[in-house]
Amino acid sequence: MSNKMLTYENIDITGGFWKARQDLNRKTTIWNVYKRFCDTGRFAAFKMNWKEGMPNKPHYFWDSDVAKWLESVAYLTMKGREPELEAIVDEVVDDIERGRMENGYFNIYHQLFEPDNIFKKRQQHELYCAGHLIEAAIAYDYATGKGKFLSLMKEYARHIKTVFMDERTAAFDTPGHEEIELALVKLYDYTGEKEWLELARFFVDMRGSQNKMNEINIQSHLPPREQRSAEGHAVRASYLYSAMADLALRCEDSGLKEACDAIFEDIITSKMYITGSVGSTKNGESFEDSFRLPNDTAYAETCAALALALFARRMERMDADSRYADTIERVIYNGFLSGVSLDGKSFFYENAQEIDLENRKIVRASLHDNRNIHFPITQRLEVFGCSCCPPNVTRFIASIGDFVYNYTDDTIYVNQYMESTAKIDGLTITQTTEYPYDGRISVKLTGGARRLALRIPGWCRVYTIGKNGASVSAPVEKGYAYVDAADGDEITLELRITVRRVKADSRVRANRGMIAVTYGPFVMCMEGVDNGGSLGNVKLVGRNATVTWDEQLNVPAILCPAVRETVEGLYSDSVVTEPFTAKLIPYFAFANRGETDMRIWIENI
Ligand code: FUB
Ligand code: ZN
Repeated sequence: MSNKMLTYENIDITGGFWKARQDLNRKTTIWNVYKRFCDTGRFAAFKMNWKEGMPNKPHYFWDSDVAKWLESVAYLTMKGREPELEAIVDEVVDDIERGRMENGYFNIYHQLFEPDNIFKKRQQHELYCAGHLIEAAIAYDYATGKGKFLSLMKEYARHIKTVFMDERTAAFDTPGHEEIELALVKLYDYTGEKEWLELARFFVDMRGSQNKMNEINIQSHLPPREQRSAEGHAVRASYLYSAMADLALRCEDSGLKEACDAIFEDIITSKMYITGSVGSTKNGESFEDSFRLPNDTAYAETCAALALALFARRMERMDADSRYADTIERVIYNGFLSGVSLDGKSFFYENAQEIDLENRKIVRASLHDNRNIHFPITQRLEVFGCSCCPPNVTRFIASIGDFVYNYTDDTIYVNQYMESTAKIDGLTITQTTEYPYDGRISVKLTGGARRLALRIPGWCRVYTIGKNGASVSAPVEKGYAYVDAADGDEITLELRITVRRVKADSRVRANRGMIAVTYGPFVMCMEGVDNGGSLGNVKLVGRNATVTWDEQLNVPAILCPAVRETVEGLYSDSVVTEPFTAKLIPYFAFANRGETDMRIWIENI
């Protein structure tokens, strides 16, 4: 199924959950990231005048940090000009114009420190940085009509094509960190110039051509079309899989599609946390073997969750199967969103899936067991030495509307529910909803007739569909309910949101005998601050649950009967049981009230 995608420029998020996050992104987060990137020298680095003895020596992928910030500004600008932010972008573009080499090449680190090693060190991220700059330039060109940035980046891309594809004079054949592949496909989509698609294809086809098993971390252990499982560095991998899906769609390449199908299946059936986070180990920041999803030491980088959503988004354009949108939903309301604090100022790079402060103390004090254990941080920070996640968050939230629709000539797929207005092929489609806080969604079509495919989320057991106030039956296929809508029709979908207790496959050792509580798309968690401190001995009791609202965090909360069990002695059948009412909040809202225990997976007796 060849399927078009509606992108940020044609959809406005007008209210509700995501509008609040987009407003915070515009008012606070974008500026906070900017200030921290100024403090740390990232913007100044573009002046290309750093000298020995000065603070903040430019790092080899700082270009990409700033590029993602520039791209974020472009998306914000599409929805409302921001002259101050635009002036900053323009200055960086001028810096690039002044600093770049005659052949179009631009990379702060290599030009300043290793000019003799340009395109010689595969692990030094030149192509990764170039990819992010290209993505930023496309978005900025579209948003402002100012052509300079894009024309500079096209010259750079042309130089890359000459060196890597035409003359093959680079010391390596494919990037050590994927990203440029995605950017080149975007450049092709935006300009219609085939050479960029060919270059993207070249990078994907060349990868792994020498089958080096030791390069599994950078997905070079096999040619991509022979790969069947998710391996290695989770961000790199998911960017590669996204590019493979991009190419599978545009080139109708069934070999790549087959590989993408198998890899996606591998991820969602054995390598993904319940929160949609992926990449469970710090070791190589990588996917681990199937079912190795430890909670206490989870790495779960924000960029990796986000990248899984990008992969799923591309897959859903090829198959009308709701598991892709379900995966995106899992990511955006959980493992991605936990990456930013509720005040929009600070970030998680790693996203803890459990915090047990007592156990950390024991492990850290241990003479025997403190060598290779890495625990994720417990509190978000405003900036990191490696600060790839914060500007990825700003660009993702600013363009979240990308995930709502895709369409064919006769059908509009409603993948995500967000209060919004969109223009599709001369039609206007308006969603009114408080989702995910409320399961009622109204979808109004004006300007023509279409078949609507409404996603029935995987977590939803009971729903009704109506047309202009009367209930209608709608056949469901692969998770989408199909209903015909004429000009002016209002289709309503009512999803019953309930509290669910979810179990994990027993091969996920860390979760054996436990359940996770979910509420609509939210994975819920317990925090020590709400539940008397340490959570190590807490168990839920029975199946009662009351849904309430936490005024302080401004999120739903679930109250459940629970007990705290204390064993008298190291081993004993004498156990003191203290009943209490446990409170759970959405996982994304954890760690906003100081350092405290956190658990998603809990015993339920
Ligand atoms: O290497 C660039 C970025 O920094 C990666 O995507 C992240 O995982 C972190 O290593
Ligand atoms: Zn990151």
